[in-house]
Amino acid sequence: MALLTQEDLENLSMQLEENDAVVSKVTGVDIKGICESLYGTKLGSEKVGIIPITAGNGVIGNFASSLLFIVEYFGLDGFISEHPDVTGYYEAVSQGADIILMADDHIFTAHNLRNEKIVSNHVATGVIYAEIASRFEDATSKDILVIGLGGVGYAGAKHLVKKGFNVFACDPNKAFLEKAVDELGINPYCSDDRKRFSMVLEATPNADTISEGMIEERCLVSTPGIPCGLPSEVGKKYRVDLVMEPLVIGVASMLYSVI
Ligand code: 2YC
Ligand code: MG
Repeated sequence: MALLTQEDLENLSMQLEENDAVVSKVTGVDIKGICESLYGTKLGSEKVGIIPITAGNGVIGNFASSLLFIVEYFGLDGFISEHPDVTGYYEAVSQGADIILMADDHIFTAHNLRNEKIVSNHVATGVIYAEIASRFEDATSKDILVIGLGGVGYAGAKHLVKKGFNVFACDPNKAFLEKAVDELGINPYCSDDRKRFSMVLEATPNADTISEGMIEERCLVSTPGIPCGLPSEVGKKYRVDLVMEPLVIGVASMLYSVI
């Protein structure tokens, strides 16, 4: 489980602005538009309780304040509970939160207390980054590459199969790859295949997982992965559009999916 650091969350609003512009350019809709069409929902005036959790590695410096920024950016009414953990949960529910946001080191969840909907960040992030990759307007076919089949990549691959894309995927963990082939019917891909893609979902916690033999001249790489899987020299050599942002896009997907 790759944990965010305080540094990852610096200048979140600038990262959001830059990525919203790229998403709009390559798909024709902004992040809000992607979420609305993905879930068929519109955010209202839901009250969101954010609860710091001290379990495991403990509280991440500006994680709760980053969540508050995101909640307010999308027009919802948010607050951070005064205390962490169970006390904070009790406070948030007592103060009328409709949606609870909280994360330990394994699961980051959004839970809507009114309609019982609940989602993990892994699934919501995999789905939205897959959706963004799949909407690349300059795509040359329905072939799409998914690198990494952990919690995020598997959810993304499942979403793409459901949408009718030809999903090719790889993961160094043979068990993860076999599970995805058996359960999703994806095509196993290895980098010595000569196949190139114009749409890539990169969902690994490693750098430089994308080599130039994998991508076409025009290509969209969509990745929540930290560090970035696209080597900068490859990004420069090819006309690659990159959608990569540490938290906002994933949280937007969580919120829209539980409304
Ligand atoms: O500040 C807090 O409440 C901490 N308990 C938050 C820990 C988040 C750990 N998870 C992660 O860093 C990543 C995030 C991108 C979301 C999922 N995993
Ligand atoms: Mg994100």
